[in-house]
Amino acid sequence: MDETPATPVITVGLNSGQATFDYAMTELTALVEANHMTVVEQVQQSLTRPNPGTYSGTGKVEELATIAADDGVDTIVVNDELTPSQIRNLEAGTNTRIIDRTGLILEIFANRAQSREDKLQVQLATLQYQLPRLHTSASQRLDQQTGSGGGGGFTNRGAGESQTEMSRRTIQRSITHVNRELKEINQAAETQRAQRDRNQLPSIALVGYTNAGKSTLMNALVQRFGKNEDKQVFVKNMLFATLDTSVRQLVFPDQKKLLLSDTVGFVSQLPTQLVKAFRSTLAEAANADLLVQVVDYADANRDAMMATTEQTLREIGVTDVPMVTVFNKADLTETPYPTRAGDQLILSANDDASIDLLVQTLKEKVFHNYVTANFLIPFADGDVVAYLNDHANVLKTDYQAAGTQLRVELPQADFNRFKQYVVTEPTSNPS
Ligand SMILES: Nc1nc2c(ncn2[C@@H]2O[C@H](COP(=O)(O)OP(=O)(O)OP(=O)(O)O)[C@@H](O)[C@H]2O)c(=O)[nH]1
Ligand SMILES: [Mg+2]
Repeated sequence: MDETPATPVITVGLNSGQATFDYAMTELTALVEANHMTVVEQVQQSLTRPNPGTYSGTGKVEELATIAADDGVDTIVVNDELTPSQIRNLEAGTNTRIIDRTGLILEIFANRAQSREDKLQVQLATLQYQLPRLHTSASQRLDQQTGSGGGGGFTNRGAGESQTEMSRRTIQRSITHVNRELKEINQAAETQRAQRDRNQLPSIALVGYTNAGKSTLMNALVQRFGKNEDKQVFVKNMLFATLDTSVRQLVFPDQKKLLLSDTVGFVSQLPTQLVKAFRSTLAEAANADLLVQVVDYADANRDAMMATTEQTLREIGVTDVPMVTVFNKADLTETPYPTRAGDQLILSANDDASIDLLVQTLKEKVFHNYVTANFLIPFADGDVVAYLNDHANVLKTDYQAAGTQLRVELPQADFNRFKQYVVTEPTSNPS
């Protein structure tokens, strides 16, 4: 646990009449807190468009300088992505370190990244963010912006050298290098995925806004239907608790199996560099047979969050995967739960009946290729009986003179394998 006190900051936003302004500012506070900083003052300015030179109007810049000096604050966080010169001018005008929204999100990711792949992905996104910001006199500022101070800091974990010495060419070389390393890791991940595809298990991906409860749902499902040795995934009431993708196998009492994945959450204005860098992490969603969009039903901004999630999914090229929407955290609202209307569920991840309803819905969606059939298996082929007992839903077993008679619900592919033992026609099973 980080025991150092949170860095005090001032947040600044321009209100140009957009409907989502208040929500964006509230979210900015949550992002600030996720970066181990705390908002001591929020400054808003009504302005139709940002000042091209300084973002805020000139008078406001002076006011910010005064507020910062009075509050003893040396960091200002801006609600939008700024141009390199806006950052430079604002820093000079306010005598503070300026972090824009994109820089803030990149810092959070840099602090969260654990695995080699996550670190490389964040590093790539950060280098790409820095490249156009590397103007001659800006390098010093850049060092301040992404390096020292605040809750973040790439200097130690980023490209490994002081940003001040980093020429454009060095950054470009680093980008090439990181890309190459990521490609190698991705190939390994591709191989794993291909392996799983060969297992032919249906796959379901949990997607949605950060903090919606994806990991909590994953854990609830794994606890009941996972393997004993499966680890619980990390859950915390903070933005971007999860960065990497975990995949777990679920086995239901009727022997039906599926793969469930949990991945990084989304937020509005997720930097495009990050979305691109995390494309391979998010590929699990692109390759899924079904998406489960998890929504924080208790959040007043849930519609905007859903719009952001759906837009981000389009950005990573996920357009035609069927989706079930789970309105989670219903326990924090007055709405009765669990309920289902078509492909929408209202539930709570902390409630057993909710998990039952979710499982029933998921099974209905992904196990349509099942058939029910009667087999008569000679005693000499006992291994087939053993296989079916392990891999299929055995509904009835009778021992007869000619062998073991089983009534079994099983995937079409297994049915085809054991066709020779069938004694009556299979009846199709829709669920
Ligand atoms: N009351 C209530 N809290 C919930 C429920 N589901 C999740 N939470 C809480 O919401 C917070 C976020 O949950 P996570 O499962 O970490 O959310 P996530 O979607 O994985 O978030 P990221 O990994 O940041 O994308 C945690 O504090 C959970 O305990 C629920 O149904 N009811
Ligand atoms: Mg999570």
